[in-house]
Parts: sequence; structure tokens; C-alpha cells
Amino acid sequence: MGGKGSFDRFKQLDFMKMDRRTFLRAVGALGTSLFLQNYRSDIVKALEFAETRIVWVHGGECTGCSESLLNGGEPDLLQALERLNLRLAYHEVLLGQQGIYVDGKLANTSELNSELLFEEVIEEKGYILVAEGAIANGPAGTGKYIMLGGKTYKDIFRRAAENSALIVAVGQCATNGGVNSADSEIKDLMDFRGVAFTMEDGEKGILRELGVEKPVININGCPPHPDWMLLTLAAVVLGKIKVPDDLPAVLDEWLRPKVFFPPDHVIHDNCPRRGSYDKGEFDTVVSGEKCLWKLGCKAPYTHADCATRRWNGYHSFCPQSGSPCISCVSPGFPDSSRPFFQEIEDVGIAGTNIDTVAKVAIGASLLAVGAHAIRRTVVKEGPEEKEQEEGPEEEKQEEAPGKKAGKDEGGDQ
Ligand code: FSX
Repeated sequence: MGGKGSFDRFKQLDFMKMDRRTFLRAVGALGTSLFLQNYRSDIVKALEFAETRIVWVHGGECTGCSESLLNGGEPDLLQALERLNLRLAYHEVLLGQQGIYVDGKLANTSELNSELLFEEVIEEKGYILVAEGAIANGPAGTGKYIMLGGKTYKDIFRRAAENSALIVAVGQCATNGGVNSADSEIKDLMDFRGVAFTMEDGEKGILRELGVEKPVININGCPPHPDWMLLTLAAVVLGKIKVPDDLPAVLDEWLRPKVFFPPDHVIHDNCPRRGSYDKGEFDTVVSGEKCLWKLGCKAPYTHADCATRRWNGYHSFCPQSGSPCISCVSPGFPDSSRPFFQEIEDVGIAGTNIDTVAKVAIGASLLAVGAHAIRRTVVKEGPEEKEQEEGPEEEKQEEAPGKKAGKDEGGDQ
């Protein structure tokens, strides 16, 4: 994915005649840079008369999703907005006009300036609402745990959602509550919600609480890859994914685009440390060069294209750089991944208590690969351990997780 071979396969295609399936394969195979470079003139033609407004709102979060987008490299955010003819009408972190003036109008505080602009922008309906961060519903349904300019974020979000044509929730906080909804003594009091889900619970999304019905696309990840955000917006804006008609075909049960979160493909399939896994060679401290399974790596259960797309300018991703995957794209993250840095079986998540919060994120995949197989794999540390792990080669091959997973990352699109 993102390589020269993939690029060659797609560069001869006529963008205007490209159907949805081919378009999705192209965005899946190419990074944002290659995709936009290849189809730039066609895109400009397609968008000649269109200008899609984006309203980007922020709730409970670390702003890492916006940071990730800004770190997107080539094209950078500004280039991408220009090429896609997108108008970032409102984004609190990136607003050019803060201070006491908005479009020449005097106002009293920076909060009020943002409010004025917000009111003006949402008046005209039909924009794409990008939601970053969880929405506080607490205490007691008031939403007062997040106040902006004297208003609750819950109410700001509701108003922005009501006038939107589509909501794209970015990051784990907005899609599933993320760290805000993790188990804690004050979790119930704060009652943070994702847009359509809270952790794995679709009944508890803030939209249902508000009684607002809008199509939703979830871009999971803590934070998400810049390509996942930009290319999703591109697909919608260019009409390659029709909203809402095409959404059931292109999204998974968690409303994530299957092209980036393939149901039949896990990160482990393409991990550069996969050879160590197959040989039973494991690191027991971070920053080594072997498989990170014993350090709690969740790549065998995590559906995302990180290993092929790679991060930081397509150079690397967590396990490649020596840190185990913590499955930050899974709907139950972070609770379904905790405790971090401990082998899953050691902490009793797998096999013994499959009806826990880990069920969705880990359970199904784990059952598929066979938990017993992993238990029998031994760390190679010394002659004693080496002796224990010696066994029929065929048996080890059978037991390797991910073997059964398909390589067709496009899924059913
Ligand atoms: Fe959440 Fe975004 Fe995690 Fe941060 O702002 S997805 S805390 S890395 O990045 O909302």
C-alpha cells in the first residue's frame, strides 16, 4: 500500500470514470500525496463549481487529531484544502482571526469572536461537520463539564450537528469516547460520549441522547492517520462516496471506512517483525528488534492499515519503531487494551473472560487465531527455554495468528 507498484496500477485510470470501488482501491493503495498528485487536474475539474465547507468542532481531547492532520507532510493541510476545494470555515485551533476583531467587527473577547463566527458559519446548512473530542453529557445530562464561551459544548455540538449534512468523527474521543470514557471513579459523573458510540455501545452515542439523526463516518485512532481523515473527506467531497446511500457498503459495523480498517486484515499480517513471531523470538524489553507480543502488542487483533501505509511521512509505525501496538483504533480503546505492555494472556483477558469489554476489540480475532496456540509459544532466552520451545515445525506454522487473514484490504466495498 502506498508503494510504487500500487501507484503504477492506478495512474493510468480515468478519474472521472472511476467507480466507487476503484476509487476506494486507489485511495487505499496510494497515500494522500500520490493520490492528489496523480489526479490533481481531474479533481480541480470535478470541483470547479463546488466549494465544500467544513465546520470543525472540539470537545474533550488532547488536540492530537488536528496535530496529526497538520503533520500530514506532502501535501500539507493547506495544499490539501486548496486541491480539494475545501473551505475550513471554522476550526477553533486553526482560526486565523482571534483577538478582538472578526472580519472587522469589534467584539469583547476571543471567546465571543469565536461565537460570532460560529453562529455565522452554521447558519448556512449543508456543511461537513468534523467532530474532534468527546462530548460531555454530565453532570446529570447538563453537559456542563465542557463549557465554551458560557455555553455547553453539548449544546454547541447539537446545533452544529443539526445543520450539517454529514458528521465525520475523528479520533478515538469523538468516535467512541476514548480516554475520556475510560474506567475511572468519575467516569459516570462526567458521562463523556462519542458521536455515535460510547466505547462499544451504540445506544450511548451523543446523537441518540440529543435525538439528532445524521449520517456518521468514524475515523478511529488515537490519533488517526492524516490520510484517513483527508482521503475520507476527499471521497465524500468528490462524490465518490455518496452520502448516505453508499455508507452501508463502505463502512464497517463501527462506521469506519473498510478501506483503512479492513475487516479481513490485521496489522500483524504485514508487520516487519512477523518473521520473529513465526520463529518464536520475542522481545521482553522495549526497543529491541524482535516480535513485541510478550510486551502486549495487539497488532494480531487490530484492523488498520498502519503496517502498509505507515506513519510520519510513510516511514514507520509503532511496532516497527519498537513499541507494541496498543490497538488505539479499536472501538473499546483504551479499556479493551489495558493494561498496556503486558502479554494478553498473562492479564487474563483472552480466553478466560471473553465477555468483558475486550470482547469486540480482541475476542473475535483471538478466537479465530486460537488463544491456545499463543500460550504454547515460548520466549527464546536461554538454552533451557530454547529446549522447551523446540517442537514440530508444522505445529508452529499452524498456530501463527494472522495466517488465515486475507490480504485483500479493500474488503467488500
Ligand atoms: Fe482523542 Fe484527538 Fe487521542 Fe488526542 O484531539 S483521539 S486524546 S491522541 O487526539 O481526540
